[in-house]
Amino acid sequence: MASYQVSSQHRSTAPDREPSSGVGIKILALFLGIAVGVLAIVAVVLVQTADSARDEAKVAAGTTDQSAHSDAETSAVSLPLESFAGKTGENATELAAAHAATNAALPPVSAGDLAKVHMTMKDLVVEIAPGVKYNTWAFDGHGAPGPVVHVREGQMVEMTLTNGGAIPHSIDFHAARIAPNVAFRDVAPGESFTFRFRASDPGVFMYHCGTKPVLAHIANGMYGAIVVDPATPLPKVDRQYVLVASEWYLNGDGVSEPASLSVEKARAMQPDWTTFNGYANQYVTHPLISKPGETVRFYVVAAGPTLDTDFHVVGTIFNRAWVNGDMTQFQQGVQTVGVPAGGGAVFDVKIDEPGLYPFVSHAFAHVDLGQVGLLKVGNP
Ligand SMILES: [Cu+2]
Repeated sequence: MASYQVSSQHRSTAPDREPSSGVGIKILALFLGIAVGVLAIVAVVLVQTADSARDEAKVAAGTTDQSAHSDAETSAVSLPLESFAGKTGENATELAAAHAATNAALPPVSAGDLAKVHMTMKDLVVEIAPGVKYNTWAFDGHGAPGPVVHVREGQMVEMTLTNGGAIPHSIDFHAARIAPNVAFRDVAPGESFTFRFRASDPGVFMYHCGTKPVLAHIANGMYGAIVVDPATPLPKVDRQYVLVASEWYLNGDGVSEPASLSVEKARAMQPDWTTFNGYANQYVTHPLISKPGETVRFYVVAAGPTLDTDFHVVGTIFNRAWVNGDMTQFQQGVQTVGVPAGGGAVFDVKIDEPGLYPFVSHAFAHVDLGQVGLLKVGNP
């Protein structure tokens, strides 16, 4: 009954609505007209904004000449960035064998209450893959990563930075709680600067140059790891290794002459090489070692500059994983842990069976580009 009344009411009001719906159509048409006008203005503004953004990008890339402009206008597509992935010197196997692998063993902790650290920055050519040379900005005279700093929770760290390079640099410790504008300030070439911070938080942290553009300073090798042992010691292990993951963006293959940074590739996140401790596949050629039944601890930092590392050891499962370097708790029985760019994590594996156990970033493009090594357990 109620529904009938409603429908009859609708029917009775229908004739009254006809004149007003005619007015409605006119108003609708008016609104549509205004909307079309507004859309046209927005479209013009967007095109102009895109044009000016493109021009700014060209200024940044140094390609402001008129021909480049008109090419871009007509093609409306950007050229692919040339990859030098996998391009090594000719005798790659011999070169890889001859390369002395970066010592991954965790250095001893500094004694006393004050840990003094001195780094002298230098511009130098290093090898990042067999026969592939790169112009780095190095923290301490031997390329990327910089030296591992190992301290105890509560210890005072006194950092002295001497800039032996050609441009200003700085050092940003993720392990510090400190005013960055003071402590992480730029140090001019030829100058030294000292600051102190208390290592109040245990874990494994990244350090890096924080001078602008930070992308370029990190991509050129200015990064490293600091390990802060907890006041309450972690479970005892047999071996401890530090792995700093990073990626390299090359403007040439680095074989005939040293490559430098390709800012375009770094921005596009298209690395040519990805590495543990700065050199592609170095621990495949020169494996890290342990004995059956031993527990091995890995301190992993993902330096980037941009890409994360999905840490995984093939053939085993993490007995303990201090995810994100949170040393107050660990996860057990986990397979792969993401280490974000600018982050760190700690992993324990106990392996009983002799064999070759690859450690990788399980984002497998990274393995292809060189972020893989072997843990050799016993003499398989
Ligand atoms: Cu720098």
